[in-house]
Amino acid sequence: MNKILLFNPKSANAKYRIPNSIMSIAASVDGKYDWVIVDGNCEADSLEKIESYLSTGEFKYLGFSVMPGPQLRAAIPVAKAVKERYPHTKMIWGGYFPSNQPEAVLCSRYVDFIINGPGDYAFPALIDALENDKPFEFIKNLIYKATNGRIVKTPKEDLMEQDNLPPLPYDKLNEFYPIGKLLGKTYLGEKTMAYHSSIGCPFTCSFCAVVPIYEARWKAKSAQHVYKDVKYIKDKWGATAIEFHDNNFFVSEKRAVEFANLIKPEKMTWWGMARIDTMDKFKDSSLAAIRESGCKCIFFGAESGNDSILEQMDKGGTQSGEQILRFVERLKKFDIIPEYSFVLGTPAPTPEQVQSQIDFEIEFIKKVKAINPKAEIVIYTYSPVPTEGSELYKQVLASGFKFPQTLEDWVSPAWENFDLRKNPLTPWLTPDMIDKIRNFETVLNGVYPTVTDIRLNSLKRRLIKAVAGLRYKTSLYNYPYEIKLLHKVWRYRQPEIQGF
Ligand code: B12
Ligand code: SF4
Repeated sequence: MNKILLFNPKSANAKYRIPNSIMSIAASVDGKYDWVIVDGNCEADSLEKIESYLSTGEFKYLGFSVMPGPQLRAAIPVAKAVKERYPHTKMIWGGYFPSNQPEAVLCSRYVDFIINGPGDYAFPALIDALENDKPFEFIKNLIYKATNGRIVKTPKEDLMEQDNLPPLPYDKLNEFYPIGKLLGKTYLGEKTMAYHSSIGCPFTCSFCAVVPIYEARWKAKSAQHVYKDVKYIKDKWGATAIEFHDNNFFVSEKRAVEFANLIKPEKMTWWGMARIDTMDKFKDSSLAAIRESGCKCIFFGAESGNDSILEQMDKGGTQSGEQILRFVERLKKFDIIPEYSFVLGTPAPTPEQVQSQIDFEIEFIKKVKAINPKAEIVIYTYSPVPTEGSELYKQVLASGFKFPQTLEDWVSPAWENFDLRKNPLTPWLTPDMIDKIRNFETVLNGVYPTVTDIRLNSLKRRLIKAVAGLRYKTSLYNYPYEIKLLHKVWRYRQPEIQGF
């Protein structure tokens, strides 16, 4: 009775993906402990499925992977029910939400341990300790509640060499969920595989949830290793496209070009996330090689066109508004679609300054679109993350902003909108300001519908463009009900809410 159940709570409505987070954890115990996977994205009733395993009496450990937002909402009722019905199950949570909000998670009383950041070493070490009645207090990357009620965080471990990690158990996953079904149809291709080729990020942007966990560290698998894994999935299950889920795939020009050269003969389409200032340093020949190898679109955190805001966000010092515009022009000649994301609604000393900053960004985004109409724009509203010590976070705390104290509060509709970066409940943003951001976004999405929505045919695109065009030209964004109606009827896809 020491089996492990690994659960990926539902996070996506339609598009299934290879559940890489729990797959890494499965790899870490494979061959040592028996494990099963329950992928909430593929189950009609996750709790029923989980209970079908727990009722055998063979399972002692239940691992959850939890991102904020809808995935957290899906995790809580399951965790509660399991703790009530199977109180001896050891509940272990990992992923971005519990790592960044451990107090709320551990005070819920239905989670026993949190793995803080990478679990490749910490998870098997914890299971070994619990199985053998050995102390777990010395295991790195662990958060737990001590007997005196204090929350204890053990030190962080160094990032592991990614090429030395055990291979992901794809064949075993295929026994639970046919991998063919986890290769979804996207605008990149008929069968898109999700792959994670590096962890962390070497930068410290003060709005980013990656920073408190990875603290400016980054480790990557080699291009050869990535190619070998991709080729395995292509040959065995027919993948035609790749979504790289790395926070920052293009940190190393050498690795990116090496991978491009390896993947080119496979004729696959691919996508990844990058920084503008990093890729602007890439040679023309590298950008050309990346495009020719099948990289059709790259997601860039542009964040702001204003240099002082970029500084406030600690964007790394070398990105500027001028560079954002120049780079969007530069990418045209390589036929790479840049997906630029912007973060609007950062704090400022007065409401007038907050408002004028929002107006500035709206005009800046229009400039980007005028230079390169193919550029995709993703607009987030700034939702604080606990980047202790950053100037931005200090400003946030000074404004009186507080995170919820309990898990139930986190999943209230208001805080779910916070996680979706729609309505962040930050004291300096008035409802009018939020409306302006969202209304502009609606009009922009009307004039330039995203290429990632594969259900939107050219007739629908032309129609919505015509309806929204006049508003865009005259900057009349208020009450765009007619565009919202079309979006609703056609179930328009919003990458900023649903994830890419
Ligand atoms: C894939 C992905 C998704 C997928 C779903 C993934 C799934 N689990 O089903 C989709 C596209 C649906 C998605 C959506 C969203 N996502 Co998302 N997503 C990611 C992404 C890109 C990759 C996650 C991944 O697979 N990593 C690969 C594995 C190997 O790494 P890992 O998850 O960190 O896992 C390691 C550790 O965390 C730990 N661990 C993780 N799980 C577990 C479980 C156990 C039991 C243990 C022991 C350890 C453990 O060990 C693992 C191995 O070392 C991350 C960013 C990133 N690069 O990680 C964002 C990220 C997690 N998402 C994020 C967000 C905010 C969202 C959204 C809520 C909002 C949005 N607009 O994107 C939406 C929600 C939409 C919805 N309807 O639910 C944020 C979280 C930020 C935060 N404040 O915490 C991230 C960090 C992106 C970012 N930089 O902002 N997402
Ligand atoms: S470059 Fe991207 S992933 Fe890295 S810290 Fe900044 S926002 Fe986060």
